[in-house]
Amino acid sequence: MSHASLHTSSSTTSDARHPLAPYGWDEAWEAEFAPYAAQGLLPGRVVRVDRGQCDVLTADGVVRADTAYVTPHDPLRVVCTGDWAAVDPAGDPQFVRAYLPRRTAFVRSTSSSRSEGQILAANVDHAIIAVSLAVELDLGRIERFLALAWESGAQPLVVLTKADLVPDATGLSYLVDDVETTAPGVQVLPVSSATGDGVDVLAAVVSGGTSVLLGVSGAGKSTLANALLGADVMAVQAIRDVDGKGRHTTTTRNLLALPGGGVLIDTPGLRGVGLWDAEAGVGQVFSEIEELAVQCRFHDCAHEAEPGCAVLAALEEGALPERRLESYRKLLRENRRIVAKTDARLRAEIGREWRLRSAQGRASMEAKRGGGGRRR
Ligand SMILES: Nc1nc2c(ncn2[C@@H]2O[C@H](COP(=O)(O)OP(=O)(O)O)[C@@H](O)[C@H]2O)c(=O)[nH]1
Ligand SMILES: [Mg+2]
Ligand SMILES: [Zn+2]
Repeated sequence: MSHASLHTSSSTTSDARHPLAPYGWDEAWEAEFAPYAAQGLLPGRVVRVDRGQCDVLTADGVVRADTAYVTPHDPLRVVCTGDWAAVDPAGDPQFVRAYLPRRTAFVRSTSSSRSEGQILAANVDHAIIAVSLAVELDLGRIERFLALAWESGAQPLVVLTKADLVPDATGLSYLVDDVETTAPGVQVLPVSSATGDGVDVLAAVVSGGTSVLLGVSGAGKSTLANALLGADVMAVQAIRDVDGKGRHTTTTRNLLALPGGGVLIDTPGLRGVGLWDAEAGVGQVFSEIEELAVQCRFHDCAHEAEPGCAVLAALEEGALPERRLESYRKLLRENRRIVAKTDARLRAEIGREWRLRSAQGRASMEAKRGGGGRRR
């Protein structure tokens, strides 16, 4: 067990504050934790999980704890970074006994062979989608990130990075407009880690709650994280390239308290764009299309060629960009493929469980018939 002090933070905290408050602990968590506290268990936030063990940040420091009690068969119920854990302080090793119900969760459906989903991060409030202005905007990709952000329950925020590389203010405002149309209900913020422009605004947004940085490699996530942290905690790409071993500090510190308040989670799995089951999220990204759809004559309108289709009418009028409708269809199609695969897997799983249960049932019947008072 290692004890890293939690009291080295540069922010001044009042004596009345719980030592875990900088890591997101609040009254609601405390209330939910009460039954565990009554059992003598300690609260802590899971910093990272690997091979049967996890690092949990408790009021006493970082505890290495065994996850045997919180690694059920269902991969979505496995303890993960961001969870609030109940740690049993007695015993060597210490065990995570349970974790509190998640407020939000990032779930990814994994590669085609295993499509049951994987939990990547829990209890995230802000999903910061980093999009580089150094390359041409890929609106479809932004929409995809938005879908998985909404799906998680976190509030998305699009950060347009490297704003210093856009030569004129008018050009920048056009880019911001484009992304805003693509992201209804989402704040779009141009920033530059190089000049510091916009970083203070972002710091203020993330100061309340837990944030994750999403975006493709090279988007400027690590640079931005360092700007927010006020320290070179994350390895920036160029350094990593020099290093040549793909080493990055982010693998050891997945959850960090920000000096201006708030928590930043950075886990490797969250960075790329995988395939996600995010039907509700897709709906939120394209909320203007879903609002139009309400006005279609047929409630099950597919917006293909139906009469009285409000979506096609908006397309005709130029109120709805064609790209937007195509992207919506594409993401829905993709999502349905994933769901179909997941369902097949689920069906197989349930089938197995039933066979197992009826086999057990038969066995116990036979045991009873045989007398002996044996159970199962
Ligand atoms: N000009 C400029 N370059 C930046 C900015 N932020 C990041 N970069 C550069 O973009 C590259 C990728 O950044 P990095 O933070 O490693 O991206 P990540 O892969 O998303 O973590 C690096 O060469 C950074 O120096 C910025 O605000 N302005
Ligand atoms: Mg990086
Ligand atoms: Zn329609």
